Amino acid sequence: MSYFLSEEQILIQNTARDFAINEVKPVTKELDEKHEFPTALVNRCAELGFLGVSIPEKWGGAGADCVSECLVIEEIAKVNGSLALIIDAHCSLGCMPLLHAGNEAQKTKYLIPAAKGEKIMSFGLTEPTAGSDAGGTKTTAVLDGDHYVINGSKCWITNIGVSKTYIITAKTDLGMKGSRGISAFILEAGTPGFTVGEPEKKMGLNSSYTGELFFNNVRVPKENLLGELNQGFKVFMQGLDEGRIAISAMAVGMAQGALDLAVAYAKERQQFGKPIASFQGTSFKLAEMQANIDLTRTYLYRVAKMRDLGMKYTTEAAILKMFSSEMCVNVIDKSLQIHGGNGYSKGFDIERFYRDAKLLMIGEGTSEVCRIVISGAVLA
Ligand code: COS
Repeated sequence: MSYFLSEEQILIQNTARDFAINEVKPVTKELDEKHEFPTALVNRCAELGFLGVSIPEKWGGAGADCVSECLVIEEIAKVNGSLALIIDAHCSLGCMPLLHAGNEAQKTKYLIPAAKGEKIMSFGLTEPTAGSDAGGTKTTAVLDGDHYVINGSKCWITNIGVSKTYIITAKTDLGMKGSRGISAFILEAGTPGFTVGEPEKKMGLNSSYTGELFFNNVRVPKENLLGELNQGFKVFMQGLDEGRIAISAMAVGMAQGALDLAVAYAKERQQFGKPIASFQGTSFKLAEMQANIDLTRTYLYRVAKMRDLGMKYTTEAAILKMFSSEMCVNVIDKSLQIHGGNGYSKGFDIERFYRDAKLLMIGEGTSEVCRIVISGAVLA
């Protein structure tokens, strides 16, 4: 398949592919079984420039484009969903709000070490009562002299514990309703009153840590307000648009990984005296999987290109996220079906893909939230 990639993009893709096959794949099963954060692999991602792939060189990144970031996430997701999610949360949700809304001093202090991979980042929006209702935040930030005092909590935050920098939202004007009166802040790990919970026990993506943040009179210097006061909602929404591209790259990569597993299995597995690939019940499934992946990947690069060209792409990002995550879950389901009883056992990689994929329809805007955004545009 040709996707009209540039020489630079193909070079980045090949580097990511070699890393994924030679270094990530061999340790993935063990990391998943032990629920272990892949520290050594994340450090290698930093060395390879993957943790700031689409951040300008001036700010410590590799200076490549959003399509290149998708290529990196895709290649890694083909073999390890957890590592792909760690990179997605750091690069798109963590770094991008800093790139777009940060001032020179904030970028120098926080974005450069993040893009170099020296400091992992997290993004904290979701709260016990504010997930899909992104404007429902109950966490507050009150100005007291040169500091904001933050109280509240967050949940389902990716990269907890390992992150050194957190971008979080808090209500700064209680008189303003809904999405108004919310601001974004940069919060450093280790700030007094800021504690991190234990990683949640999840269905899948075991090597990626997700959990709660607690703020008890956390004093954040005034200069750590990110973007304009009371305008944090837009900073977050823009970050989520970026995140929806990155998580869709993960969906395309995981779907491709599942197809590759199904093809290999179908050629090897013999029933009725011949490989199951020779039965149309199998080969037609493989054809549908290939067609769905190819069309989604084409749309993924289109939306990434729109972002690179500075176009507005909120609706397209929602279409992409909704379609790619559901496509991925369907493709993985078909792959497991082709694997039969073996696919249902822990011994085969497709079992892990099946557990990992469901999150894609939930995180960074559920399938239902994406439909709200898309239908809003259709009916406007
Ligand atoms: N980029 C920039 N600005 C945006 C935006 C975007 N993608 N989306 C909305 N805005 C702006 C709007 O333009 C509007 O600005 P004004 O007040 O100046 O008119 C403001 O934000 C409020 O927009 P809207 O009225 O659409 O907000 P709602 O609260 O109605 O949004 C949905 C509803 C459900 C679409 C929104 O809350 C959402 O996307 N929720 C999902 C959040 C999510 O993904 N959570 C998971 C986090 S896990 S990382």
